[in-house]
Amino acid sequence: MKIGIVCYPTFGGSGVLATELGMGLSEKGHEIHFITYQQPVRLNFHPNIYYHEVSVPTYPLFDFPPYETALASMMVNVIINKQLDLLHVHYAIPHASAAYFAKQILRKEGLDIPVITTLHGTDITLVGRDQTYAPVVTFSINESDAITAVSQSLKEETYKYFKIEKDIHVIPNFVDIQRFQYTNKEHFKKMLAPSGERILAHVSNFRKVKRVEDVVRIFAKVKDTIPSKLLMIGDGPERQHAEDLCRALHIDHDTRFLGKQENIDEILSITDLFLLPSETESFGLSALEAMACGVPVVSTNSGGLPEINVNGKTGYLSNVGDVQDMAKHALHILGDNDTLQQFKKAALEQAHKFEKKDIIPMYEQLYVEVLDAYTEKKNQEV
Ligand code: GMT
Repeated sequence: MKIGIVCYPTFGGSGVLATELGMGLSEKGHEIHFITYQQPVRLNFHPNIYYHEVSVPTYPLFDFPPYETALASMMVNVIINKQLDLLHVHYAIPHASAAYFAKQILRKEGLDIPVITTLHGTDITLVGRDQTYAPVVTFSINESDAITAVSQSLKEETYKYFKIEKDIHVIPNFVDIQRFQYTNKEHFKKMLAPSGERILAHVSNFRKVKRVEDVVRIFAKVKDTIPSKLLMIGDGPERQHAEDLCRALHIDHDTRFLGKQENIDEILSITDLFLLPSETESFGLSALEAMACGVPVVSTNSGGLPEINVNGKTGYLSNVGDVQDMAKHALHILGDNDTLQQFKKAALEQAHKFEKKDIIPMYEQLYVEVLDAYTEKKNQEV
């Protein structure tokens, strides 16, 4: 199949998932066309992969350059020139509405291709629900030929907050276990934790919804009892605040802010516990990647997190903001080596339920169903 993939190219989970999906599909022989404003961070070269950059020319009149218009135009051009079979957009805003717009333009040219929209998280739970966007989000989701959500929880939230008239398919996120697996990095661990301290880590884009302040406060409590170090990976609006808090709590010497990192698997290989105290989290791809490296997770019970993190087995789930409870759970997991090994083993086993090789065929199956329905519709029209 010739598939167009539209996503955010940055370090965020929706872009990472879309990129991994595109690469996985290309390895299976599909021709993949990424349409984004920047080369996706995890995109590797493959003969079946093409990248089409959306540029938005500036003009003195534009305080807000019209990205959605440029994106829809690029979709039209790529679909026509590369004869795509379908378009798969990740994160509804503004990708689903741009796809609808492109579809209408193509219809005038006598071309009709299906659009699949994958809902990832805040496009539903936070940003999409805002009245600024909600009417367009509702309309464009309903106009998609197929809709997928990355967790059962996100599916339910979508029906709760929007008037959706169609079926939503749950296709969970996946992990490439060839890439995300434990590798011995003891030399690296010794550099960061020279006295054998436990290592805790957090990976995110440091937005408010991630509650990075809670990460710091949980760590401060853990460190009071168990010698440990904290690795903060990623960057975003809350980073400065988190760094300031570390200084105020006098834990800055035991905390390293590493910024955006490409080889997260190497950092996860030296990590003993992953912290994800998010306000909302539709899935928690970063937690799944940690688990694939054998790292247990202490997280909140919000959104789709209970679908991947099994309470008392692969880690623990607490109410949002309950720093005390999360610290207690972290101390339990890290308290002795046997307990830690048990949790590590269970985390790894759980990650295997979300393997790339099992999930990508679910998308392929959906593509086939959507294309078959299209062919049937066309045949009926003739
Ligand atoms: O929705 C977002 O916040 C953006 C998105 C991203 O690009 O980082 O994250 C969401 O999609 C990921 C991939 O499906 C999920 O693993 C994250 O849980 C989800 N984030 C939230 O729900 C906050």
